[in-house]
Amino acid sequence: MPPTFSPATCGERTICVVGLGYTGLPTAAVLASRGYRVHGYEINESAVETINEGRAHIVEPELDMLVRAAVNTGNLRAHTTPAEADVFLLCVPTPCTEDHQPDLSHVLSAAETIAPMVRPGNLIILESTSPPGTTAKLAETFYGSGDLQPGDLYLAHAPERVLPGRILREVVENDRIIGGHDAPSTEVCAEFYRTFVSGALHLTDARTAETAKLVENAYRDVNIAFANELSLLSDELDIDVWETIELANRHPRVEILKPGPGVGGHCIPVDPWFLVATAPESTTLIRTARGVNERKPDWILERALRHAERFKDPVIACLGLAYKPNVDDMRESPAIDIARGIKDSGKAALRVCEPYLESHDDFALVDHDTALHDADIVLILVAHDDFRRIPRKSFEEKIIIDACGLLRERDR
Ligand code: SAJ
Repeated sequence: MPPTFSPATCGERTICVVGLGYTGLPTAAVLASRGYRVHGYEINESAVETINEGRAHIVEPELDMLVRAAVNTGNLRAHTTPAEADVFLLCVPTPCTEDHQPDLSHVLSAAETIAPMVRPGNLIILESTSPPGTTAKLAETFYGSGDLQPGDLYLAHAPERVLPGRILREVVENDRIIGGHDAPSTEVCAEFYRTFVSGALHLTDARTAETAKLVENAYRDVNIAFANELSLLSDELDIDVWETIELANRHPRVEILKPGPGVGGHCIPVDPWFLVATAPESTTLIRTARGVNERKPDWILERALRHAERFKDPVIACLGLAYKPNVDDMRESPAIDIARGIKDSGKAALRVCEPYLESHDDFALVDHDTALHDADIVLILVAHDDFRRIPRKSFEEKIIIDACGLLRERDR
């Protein structure tokens, strides 16, 4: 008999969430708020301590409050070991290796760690973004030992799709793709998500679900690459890229995204490579777009250093280090690469302001007034709301490289 899930029986079900990061912790907190008994398993001991004190170890709107409520009701507890459960939710990172191959070590080791606890009838869900075939690999891990027979478990891929900064809303409201390793797994997994997701559930097989998630992020990467290419083109033509895009977007079927300092975060710079690694011959556009986006930070760095040559003792201020506006997430941030490039060049003194960080290992952080005070060149690298409030006159008589169009947007 497959396990049943309904809003009325949440309190009878235990969930082991493996990995309490940007996806796992919000999901664990939402599940706990629905009445599930949630055992969070996280290898980072300090994150475990923070969560058990009723706080989130990451900055995300309203997450602290939800974690506190979940811990206070006793429905959420974090641990450094996994436990038996009805449902195992794998929310671990799936990075890329240096040569752009998928690194599945976290997923596979998570599967091996929980394998001794898994019982017939358990539902195992892979939420981590993964290359096609990963769910099938997990099936081999669980069924390979001989203790469990194919069909004993319900195994599915339900890729996370939340946008940092809007995670709590999107965990609940986004449509979800549910791809089972087999048809019963798809059904059981969908029944589980129906208890806490208000968005539509789209049922398919695991391989299609894995591919669809990667396609979403590759689509965004290709579209951002187009915008970034336009910024290079406009520079060469000596026209304003923002105005050009704004005008082109007046066409009813054109919707160009925004150029930026490059593409950061733990997903979009990584996921397209999974498609390239899976089918190198068929992914020329996806690979080219990656190249365009990867070159953008160097292009900005070169421009900044070229301007610096005009000064005797140049000072360059970098506004923002995060990978995108209004988050504390620095992963794969192009702004960091640019700031580091300036520092390593030794060709200018550097001032760095990042309001979402108290400190940074590589840079002495200052507030924006201090950063701008004696700067000859200002790089606006992240469109944080804080920077929108900087008075216009603070930028006067300085060379501005506004990589994300902040001043233009603000002045409109
Ligand atoms: N960016 C631009 N120009 C734009 C939009 C974004 O340069 O017009 C840059 C951002 O500054 C950032 C990067 O792209 O450096 C990615 O930011 P993002 O907001 O596009 O996406 P992420 O990485 O925060 O989250 C994405 C989302 N995927 C899609 O929108 C298709 C999210 O829904 C996924 O859940 C997430 O990846 C993930 O975890 O896969």
